[in-house]
Amino acid sequence: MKLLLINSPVRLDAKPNCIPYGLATIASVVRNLGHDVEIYDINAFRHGRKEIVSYLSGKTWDAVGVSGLITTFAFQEWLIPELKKINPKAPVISGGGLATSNSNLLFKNTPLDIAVSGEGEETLPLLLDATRAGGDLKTIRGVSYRTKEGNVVRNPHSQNIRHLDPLPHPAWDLLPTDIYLKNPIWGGSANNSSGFRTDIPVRRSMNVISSRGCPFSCNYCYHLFGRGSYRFRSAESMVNEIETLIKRYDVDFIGFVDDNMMAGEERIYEFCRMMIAKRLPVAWGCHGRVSSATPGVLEKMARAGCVWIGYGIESGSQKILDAMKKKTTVSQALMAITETRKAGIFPNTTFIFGYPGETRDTIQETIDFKLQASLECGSFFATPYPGTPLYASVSHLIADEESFIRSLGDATQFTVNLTPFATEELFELKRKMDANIPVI
Ligand code: B12
Repeated sequence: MKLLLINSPVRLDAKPNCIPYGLATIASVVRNLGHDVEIYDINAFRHGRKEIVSYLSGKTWDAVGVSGLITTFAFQEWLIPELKKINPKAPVISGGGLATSNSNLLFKNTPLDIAVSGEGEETLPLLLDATRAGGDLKTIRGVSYRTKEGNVVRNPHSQNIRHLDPLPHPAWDLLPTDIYLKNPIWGGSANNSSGFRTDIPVRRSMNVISSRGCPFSCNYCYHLFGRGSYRFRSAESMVNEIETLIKRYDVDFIGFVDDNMMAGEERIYEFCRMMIAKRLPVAWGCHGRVSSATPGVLEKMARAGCVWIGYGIESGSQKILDAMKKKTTVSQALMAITETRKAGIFPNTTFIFGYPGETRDTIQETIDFKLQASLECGSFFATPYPGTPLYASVSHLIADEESFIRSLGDATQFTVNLTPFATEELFELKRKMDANIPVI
């Protein structure tokens, strides 16, 4: 079958720097099965609506798959009817974050045919076979679909893929890879005032995923593959992908965009051992967790080329960390930052502001923490993403889910006030916290 896969745009104010790893992996899988696959990467091209329609009007396809995070709701609401106008007979399938957490809204507001929730590598081939054979989707787990009568049927969830190593590499050749290679994933442009270098020189960078899911269950985090679904690739498989990227694309920086690449200490040690032995000419960064950041592992990571670790510190108040079910302590966070710097790695830190329970005292505790750790970073507004325990606990504050989802963008934008502060006061307190100005 001729399959067109579409990557929806996100973060239009920044350069595209992260390939749609999941979409490109399912593209590889279905191509290996003999389908004719094209990816239209709107996120990379930054095409506007007119360009999109004119591009699509010149194409043919038997089925089309759209991928997008929850923040692409408004875009998919526009795109799906356009796809149907251009090619009314071909089924439109949506997958990824939005289809997993809120397919109901897509079915309600668009002529969407099928939504895939969770992982697509096993579901999509089954769907394409069923579509080719006339369309009996009853037995395919992980899909919801619209019947001829117009009802939406929801099949049971699919099972997560157990072993990630046998999955093929993403179909980099179907993406405008040059656009991504030249936009570094991480690495700022200046030294910050505390003297730690953030200007990691990067010539050609690429993102890699070495695990799926996360062994923890923070209340604000959306688990696309279900809670407790943590699986990881072997060190060999990770190194093999890096070697391929060096050979094929001459990359000198790898960004591991896993939720928490440092989970599983044994694997990290093995990965570092292999990277050191092979002396691969790349630097790398990852998202980590303060509770995994021991001096031993950090020293090994630095020797293996790690220059950047992103820690979600979230708060300097233990009360707030506990409310988030973060399962970390303030002293672990301080220790992680100190030890990461000692190892010669840049610790990038992020904070959440305005979580339920936030008071002037907890804000001041965060400011004190930032000062103690010599941090000058800003913070994100606490944002309840549908499907998270946080969303369930504050849903009474959200009058209309649909317009709330339409309003979601980067969490630098305010969506809903989860605290007793008046909204103007909340903005003022955030400004002060971001600038480390006392609030008590
Ligand atoms: C890299 C990343 C990004 C990148 C780019 C994402 C992209 N276009 O691929 C950037 C940095 C831009 C980004 C931004 C944001 N992100 Co983000 N991001 C991730 C991250 C860390 C990895 C994505 C990834 O590669 N996953 C691995 C692959 C294998 O999974 P996948 O992409 O989901 O694809 C699989 C399935 O979803 C499915 N699938 C996907 N597409 C399709 C299409 C079809 C047709 C089918 C059948 C199946 C299918 O099959 C794939 C393979 O199994 C995830 C967390 C995570 N670990 O998944 C968060 C995550 C996706 N992000 C999330 C969020 C909330 C955001 C932000 C809103 C955060 C913020 N506060 O600013 C912003 C969006 C900002 C904006 N303005 O829109 C949430 C999404 C929640 C949701 N319901 O959509 C996640 C899950 C994080 C979390 N735990 O909360 N993100």
